[in-house]
Amino acid sequence: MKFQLYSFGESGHSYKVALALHFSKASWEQIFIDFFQGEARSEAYKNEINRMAEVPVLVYGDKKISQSGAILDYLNGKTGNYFGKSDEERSEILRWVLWDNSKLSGSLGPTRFLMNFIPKDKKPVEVINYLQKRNDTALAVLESHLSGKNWVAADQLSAADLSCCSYLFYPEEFGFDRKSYPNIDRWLSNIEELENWKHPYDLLERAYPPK
Ligand SMILES: N[C@@H](CCC(=O)N[C@@H](CS)C(=O)NCC(=O)O)C(=O)O
Repeated sequence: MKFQLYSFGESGHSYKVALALHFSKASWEQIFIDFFQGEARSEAYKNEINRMAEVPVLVYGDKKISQSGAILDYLNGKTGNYFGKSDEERSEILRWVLWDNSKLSGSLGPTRFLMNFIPKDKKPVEVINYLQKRNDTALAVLESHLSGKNWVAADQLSAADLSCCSYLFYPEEFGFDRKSYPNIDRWLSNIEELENWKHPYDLLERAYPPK
């Protein structure tokens, strides 16, 4: 049976899951969501796929699950060791996944969206400035945490790395220059050097510009 991932290339949250599926050599396919045309907010999507009107959603047989962290946890049981080898490791990984969702990806995602994917005259400059301050704070936390460490929360790649790294691989301008963060830069290189690593735009079809 194949995993199906409702997703689009610009979605960092989708990339976390796509990379886990890809690293695990799972059999999977992308179900493309035309995000910038509003598909994730359509009644059909909300009724049939995800009431939260968000991407990603993973489908496997009768199972349908959203929230990248919950999906990675589900995939852990099916494909790989992304949630540690002990209860202690698991809770440390979960701690970073939750932190990422609220403080890192949860802020980088909207910043990048507002800076790159809406018309110039609609850009809310004050909101972008506010988000960038939050991004700087979160990136400083990650930079200092990674000092002397190869991975975020375990002795190998885990859901914490998959979660925290996703937005940092995108090329669009959103106020992040990896060369300014030597520990983050080294850690991102560790991920890029893993066998089979793929850039988000090589894993998932893009939705921007809308057709
Ligand atoms: N915490 C969620 C965040 C998902 C999310 O924000 N996805 C974006 C696309 S990258 C989305 O669908 N946004 C729709 C919206 O905010 O209205 C996760 O980890 O899956």
